[in-house]
Amino acid sequence: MTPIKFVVSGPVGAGKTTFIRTISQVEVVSTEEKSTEEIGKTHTTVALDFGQMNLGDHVLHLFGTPGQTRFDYMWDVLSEGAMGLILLVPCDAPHEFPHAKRILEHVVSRHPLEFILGLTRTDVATNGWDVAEVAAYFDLPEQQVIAVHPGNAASARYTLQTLLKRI
Ligand SMILES: Nc1nc2c(ncn2[C@@H]2O[C@H](COP(=O)(O)OP(=O)(O)O)[C@@H](O)[C@H]2O)c(=O)[nH]1
Ligand SMILES: [Mg+2]
Repeated sequence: MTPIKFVVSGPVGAGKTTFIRTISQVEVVSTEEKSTEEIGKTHTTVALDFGQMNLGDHVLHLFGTPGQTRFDYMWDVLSEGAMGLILLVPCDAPHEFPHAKRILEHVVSRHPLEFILGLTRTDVATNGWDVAEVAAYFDLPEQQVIAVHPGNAASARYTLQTLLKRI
């Protein structure tokens, strides 16, 4: 069966690499290097993360994008042929929302795919934005925005199922 390709994108620290590592049933291919930008962590994804999982009758291939802006061209490389996009957005980093919106508008306008916005860090943030506020900011219906815990397998799985249902 042809695998279904999903892209996991979003700003640095949104939980993309964690999400793919949590859900993958094969060893994840990661390309982490020392960061050249001041992004609050020492290592970051530079080309892609790749993971794979079976969900019902489907084989999902998950491609995570890098976060640093100098790798923005990877959005298109990785979105080629993808059926879905999971845009992870950290609820407590509103300064990253414009960047996330740019990713979304860029990818959705060039690639025919379905997407959902996964709001992360809702378990640790004390002053984070909630689903309704983020939906309004991104001009999306609330059903298209869900809270995601990237390190939690059930939550990550639910996120993929929700996206799959839209397709
Ligand atoms: N508690 C908690 N930690 C998170 C969440 N999302 C991301 N993190 C943590 O934030 C850090 C950066 O995550 P990472 O997956 O490297 O982000 P990436 O830059 O999007 O690939 C890791 O230590 C994650 O465990 C979340 O929803 N809850
Ligand atoms: Mg990463």
